Amino acid sequence: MVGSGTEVVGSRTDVVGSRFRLRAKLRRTAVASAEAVSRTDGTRIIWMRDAQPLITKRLTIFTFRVEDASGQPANDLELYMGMPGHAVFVRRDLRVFAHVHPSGSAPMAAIAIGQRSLDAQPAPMHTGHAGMLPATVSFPYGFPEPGDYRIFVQVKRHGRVETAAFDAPVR
Ligand SMILES: [Cu+2]
Repeated sequence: MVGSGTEVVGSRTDVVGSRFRLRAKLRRTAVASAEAVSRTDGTRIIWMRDAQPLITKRLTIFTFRVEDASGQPANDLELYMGMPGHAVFVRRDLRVFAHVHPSGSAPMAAIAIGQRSLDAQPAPMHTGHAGMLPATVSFPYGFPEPGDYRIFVQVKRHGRVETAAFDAPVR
């Protein structure tokens, strides 16, 4: 399931302030295991995972590809709160929680520079933003303890925030 909105993976304060809504989202039993599709515009967020089981205490790169409704890599991702994407890794009992941003300092620096030069030009903002960001986002994370986790991924496309949720059992 994919919704839109900032209630889960927004700023730190949003997350702290929305424990109840997060709890509600965690109670829902079935979410995607590998692919989530937006109800609003067909945006697809695909977890590019291999067949290996998830285990604790190993740093893993979690990569998600964003596709448009026609299955093409999304070429209109935008920075959302200064980042190409946000991820929350949360165990379903809420006792493990991490808010993670994409890795890679060099690409981030390049994006920041690109963004500054865009900001210096007043128009055309919308076409200027398109194609700035790659269609994949990667997050480094290591699960500290086993359990049933849910991963929330948030990206922004042409002004709309897309949220995807994935179940992740960890041994
Ligand atoms: Cu974030």
